[in-house]
Amino acid sequence: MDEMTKLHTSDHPKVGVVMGSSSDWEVMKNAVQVLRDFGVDYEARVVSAHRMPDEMFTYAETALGRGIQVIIAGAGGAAHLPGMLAAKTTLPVMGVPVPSKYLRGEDSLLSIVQMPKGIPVHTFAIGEAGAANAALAAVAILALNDSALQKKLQDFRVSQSNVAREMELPPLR
Ligand code: RP5
Repeated sequence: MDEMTKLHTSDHPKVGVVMGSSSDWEVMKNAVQVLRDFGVDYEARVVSAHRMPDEMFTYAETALGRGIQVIIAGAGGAAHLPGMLAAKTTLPVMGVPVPSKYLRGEDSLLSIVQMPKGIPVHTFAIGEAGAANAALAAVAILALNDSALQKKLQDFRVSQSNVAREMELPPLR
């Protein structure tokens, strides 16, 4: 998709990818890429916790009824988005800490991971790896009830292992 858009979506999205700003896209597109690689229907859009709080609550309250099964939420700084979404839905919420300008995303990580008891947010690594792994975790959840997707996930693991086995080291000079 090359054109600018407010929403990436398919007819029946199963994973909702939301982020606090379009500036999070460079990180969060790594989650979207994984979902596309696995053929998982998704939607992606900006939902800012502090600039769009009403839309954030509406998103969380309506997601289950719209067929969303997992929410992946990325945000940076005082990253309230994953926790507040999780507070308003019983769907699993995957939190991705986006690197921030001054504290390199350690603020985002701590904001997301330190949820008080009672509202879980599955929290991933800061940045691209976290975004990709959040999507892989979403795939693993969906694959519990989708044998074709389970096979794709197992094939992915085998292929990844084979790439590592074939890795070569440069000569010592
Ligand atoms: C957060 O503030 C966003 O998730 C983003 O990581 C950060 C900066 O947002 P912008 O100022 O780039 O819109 O809400």
